[in-house]
Amino acid sequence: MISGGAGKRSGGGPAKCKRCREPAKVEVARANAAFCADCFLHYVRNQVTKAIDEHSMFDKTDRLLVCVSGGKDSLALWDILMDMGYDTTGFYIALWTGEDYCSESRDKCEAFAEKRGGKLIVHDLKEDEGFTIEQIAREGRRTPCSVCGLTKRYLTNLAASQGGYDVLVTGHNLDDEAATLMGNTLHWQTEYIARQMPALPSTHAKLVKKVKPLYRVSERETAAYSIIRGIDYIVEECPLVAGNTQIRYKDALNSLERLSPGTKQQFFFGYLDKAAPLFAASDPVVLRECNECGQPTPGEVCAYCRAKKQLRAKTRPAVEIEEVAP
Ligand code: Q46
Ligand code: ZN
Repeated sequence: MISGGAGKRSGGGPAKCKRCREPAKVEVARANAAFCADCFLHYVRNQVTKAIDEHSMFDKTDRLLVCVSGGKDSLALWDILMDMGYDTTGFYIALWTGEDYCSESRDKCEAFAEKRGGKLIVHDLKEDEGFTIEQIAREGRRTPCSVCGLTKRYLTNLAASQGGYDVLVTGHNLDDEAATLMGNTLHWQTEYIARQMPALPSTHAKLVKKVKPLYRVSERETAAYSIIRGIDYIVEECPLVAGNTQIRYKDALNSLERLSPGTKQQFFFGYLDKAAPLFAASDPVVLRECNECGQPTPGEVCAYCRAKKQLRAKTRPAVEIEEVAP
């Protein structure tokens, strides 16, 4: 039995699929359910459909740019959206967080795209931007994850905007969203909490709508989905993940989830139902165009242009990286 979530199953004897009563293969403790392989795929697709519908994410007329990393979440999501008949293009950024890791993750994306007949766009940080995340980590002048996050947000929006895509789609799952919410709440970063919605509308002509259709699906569930579907994804984590503060929030939430299955969904879904409307009342950030690159930013020069200038100058950090565009 593949565990789609920690916890004990109630009742004795071999588990039966909740939907068809055949022998179960995947346990989903947070839903107090187990499914056979086919019904588990149906369950995951249902969760994605629910997310798309509840947040009016997109429809069949929209062109979607799907961010893929070679990991289980983004490839599973691309697989699901293709199966559902959406107009998708994959977008992979070679971040160079590690030589081998980068080659392997790119290979996984390219192999998946070829197998499924999907179109994949590759943006290479080393060739196209003139720096790598590994180099930033080595030089120790900035936190690699903060530059990496900023770079991904900037380049994915730029690609979607310049390519005329209607929606930018990311593979953030329930674990990601619960961990981010926990971090933002512990530090009472109210602006970030307000923006942690599964669908963020475009608030500027060059800022593309951004959505997270996997927010109802846990990390274990995307892993189980990928295994059942035969998706070949990169299992290793990014070599620089130790510097990612989200990991400790994920560990804490996993401990709670083990003791009380459903904790993550209660926390995040509860935020969406009860707290998000309160945060949404705060004034939206007004965006203008960056003086240097023309991309949307709340200030005169965007955080990405400032970060690149700083990297080129090879000086100690003088500016803080800020979140410019959700
Ligand atoms: S890829 Fe980038 Fe993550 Fe690696 S450097 Fe950090 S942020 S851990 S999702
Ligand atoms: Zn700029």
